Amino acid sequence: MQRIVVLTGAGISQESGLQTFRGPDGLWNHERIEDICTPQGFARDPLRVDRFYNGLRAQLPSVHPNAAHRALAILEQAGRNGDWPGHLTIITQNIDDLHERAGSRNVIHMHGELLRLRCTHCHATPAWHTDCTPDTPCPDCGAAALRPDIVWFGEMPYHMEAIAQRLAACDLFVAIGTSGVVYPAAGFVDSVADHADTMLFNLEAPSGRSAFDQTILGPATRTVPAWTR
Ligand code: BJW
Repeated sequence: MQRIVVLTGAGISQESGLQTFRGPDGLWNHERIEDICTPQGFARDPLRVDRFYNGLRAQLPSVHPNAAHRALAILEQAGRNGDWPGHLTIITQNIDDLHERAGSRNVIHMHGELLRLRCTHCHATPAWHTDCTPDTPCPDCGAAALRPDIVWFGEMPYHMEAIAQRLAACDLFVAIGTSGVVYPAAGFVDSVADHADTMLFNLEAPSGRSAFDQTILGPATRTVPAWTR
């Protein structure tokens, strides 16, 4: 049985209409990372940070999974119903829900989810589809202590134990639409190099020597379905 781990980044959702982080049209051309994407930024100005994520959350109903999301969901399903002798896990850095909406079930959100909040008082992570402000009460404990359920710089990504297990057991590691600059995700390719083949699907080649055995350049909606077919 083949065990594939797919790491996805913002590039896989770009053709669905969501902005990537870096690059000419990136989300961070308009915001300073340290104002939005750190616990310190949130402590300084929670309203500003809530507004940023409210804006991203509000976009979700009008965007839809694309052919790359769907191709991964179909491959996972083929493993489940025995048409393909394999098992696929998606580790996503993305905070959107497009993999789930495409039909994927084995999805690990290592950087959190836009459609959840986290209560810093009782630690509940309620599902959330509307706006949030610093005085919104937690539906579980009532405290006004909700924050976006997003992993910011300096915080520990989620599910690291499960991720380490999947990486150790995989024989093919595939990264799709990620710039490979944010750790620990950027280090996954090195951690599997002694036991797995590695492939990168990206719009542009990595700068410097690639850590991947194979790099396939092009838009994910074209390259990913061509690979899974
Ligand atoms: C397409 C395409 C198409 C476009 N088709 N492709 C110094 C050295 C090393 C590490 C550190 C350091 N100083 C600090 C650190 C650690 C830090 C880090 O890595 N910093 C670096 C920036 C230097 N990391 C952390 O703090 C993390 N925590 C941590 O390390 O804890 C300790 C620990 C260590 C070891 C084990 C366990 C724990 C936390 C990182 C949290 C990241 N959070 C964010 C924000 C969340 C959401 C939000 O605010 O909106 O997550 S940052 C942001 O970057 C987001 C993304 O998930 C992440 C990665 O970005 P991604 O997905 O790669 O997007 P882009 O835009 O960068 O790239 C898109 C790519 O797609 C491009 O290449 C395009 O070409 C391509 N593309 N269209 C195919 N159609």
